Amino acid sequence: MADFSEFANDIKAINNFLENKAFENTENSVVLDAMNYSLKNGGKRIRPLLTLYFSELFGGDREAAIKLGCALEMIHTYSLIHDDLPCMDNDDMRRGKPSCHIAFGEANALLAGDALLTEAFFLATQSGIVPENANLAVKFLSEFAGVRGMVMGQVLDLQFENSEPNLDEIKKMYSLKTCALLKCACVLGYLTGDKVNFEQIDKICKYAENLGLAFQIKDDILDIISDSQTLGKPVGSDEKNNKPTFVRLYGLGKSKELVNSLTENAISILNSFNGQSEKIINLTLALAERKF
Ligand code: GRG
Repeated sequence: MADFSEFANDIKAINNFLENKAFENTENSVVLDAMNYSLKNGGKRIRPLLTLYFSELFGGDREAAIKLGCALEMIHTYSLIHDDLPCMDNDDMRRGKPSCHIAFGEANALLAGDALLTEAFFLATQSGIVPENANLAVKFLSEFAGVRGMVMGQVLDLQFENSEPNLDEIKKMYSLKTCALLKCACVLGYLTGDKVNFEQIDKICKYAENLGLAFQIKDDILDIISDSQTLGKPVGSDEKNNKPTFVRLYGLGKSKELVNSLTENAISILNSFNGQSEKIINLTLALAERKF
């Protein structure tokens, strides 16, 4: 069975960067404390791992991949802080501890999210990759995270509360709110190499779309079958907020089958790349089998 121990050294390198290099030359403040609280010591670091492994697959620069992956982890962390706010999902626990707004108050949590988002773009300018690719990296970060991507996914998520969207509508919401950042993670890794081919980028996005749908359906399953200590966040949150999910539409059994078939699709796309994709295959499998 695939597990996360294989990725421990890379997670350590990512955490090391965040611990020692994030928010350099910023002034101490309660908002900086809130940013550090939410970003450091928590999270599976899936997005920066994908950036790192796609960089390896395409012969990219490791240091640049760590910087770009950590920039994306800042954006992901901002989305979690805002998602937990009372005006969104109103969850009081995240990454095994009180949510940012519980620990620092709503106003500071809001600002910590805003500052993480903007700091991500600052860090992305420091990657050292060739200017053409650096430009593309900023373009993809804003497209996938903003109103063309994750933010629009959250708009649909809120819109669909207490309603009965059909399968295609739920798929669109998952694709935007979850797959978009995963696509960004993989594409950023690719951009640390020296060549850019847009057909290759499309193929990378197809992999991440399958991975992301499997990841989100698994997240929905865990929200029902797991416990808050294992997950580090409340369970039953989807039901509490009357969220439409694949599991509500299909039930647990069929949803588990879907996770497996999407994971198989993702792996078959990986197998069509030239080069070493073993770590990405193992990460894809570990995510489908994860308990948290
Ligand atoms: C508020 C603008 C705004 C956006 C929020 C993506 C999102 C939109 C909110 C996050 C909540 C959520 C359920 C997102 C779907 C993606 C997902 C399952 C996130 C959890 O990611 P993990 O499991 O978390 O990688 P860790 O804590 O391990 O990093």
